[in-house]
Amino acid sequence: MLTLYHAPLSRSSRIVWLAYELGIMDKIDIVNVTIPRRDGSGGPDARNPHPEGKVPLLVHDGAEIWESSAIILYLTDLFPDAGFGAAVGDPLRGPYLSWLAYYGDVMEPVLVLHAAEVEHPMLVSTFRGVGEMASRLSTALADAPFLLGDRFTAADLLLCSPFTWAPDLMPDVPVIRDWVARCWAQPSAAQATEFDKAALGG
Ligand SMILES: N[C@@H](CCC(=O)N[C@@H](CS)C(=O)NCC(=O)O)C(=O)O
Repeated sequence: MLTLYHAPLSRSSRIVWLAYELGIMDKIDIVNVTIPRRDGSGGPDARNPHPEGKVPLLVHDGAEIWESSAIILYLTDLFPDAGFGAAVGDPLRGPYLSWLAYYGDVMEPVLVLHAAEVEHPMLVSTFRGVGEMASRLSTALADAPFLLGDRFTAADLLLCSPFTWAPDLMPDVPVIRDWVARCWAQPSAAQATEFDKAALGG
């Protein structure tokens, strides 16, 4: 049994988006929980078993999987027939894993530190910065519509997600803007948005 602890319009919305793309909405129980919101609304939810009260959290037959990139890898491996990841043996497996890890290990810290206007030489030597991140994405997208080539994959879904929530964080680079628009134009993105709207009461 698969259970996703989800808060509408949060980082867990991308797991709902993934579930639509994988065609598994009928196989996953989505529990809407509250989280503290920046506007002061919401708050921790006793129903959420995440040790820090965060979302997303996936529970599969009693095993907890946390962190978006781990959940995405777990689900694309669990449902390989959807062809939305890259399975072991696929030559794209290496780039696929690398982009998922790059998101959590580099991209999100770089974007959060940039938004918080925090600067330090140690941060640059560890993560680099927004310019390098934009350059990595632009290079990958220079000759292909998506990060792994011609097909939209879960790597695109994860890496484009911060720019869909916070467009002001999007580098002003046409190849990146066009890629985000292509990802967001997938029917599954609209389905996930509708799901969240309904969860919020329409
Ligand atoms: N690195 C985690 C971040 C998860 C996270 O921070 N989620 C936020 C929602 S966008 C949250 O649950 N916040 C609740 C809290 O801080 O208590 C991931 O990508 O899954």
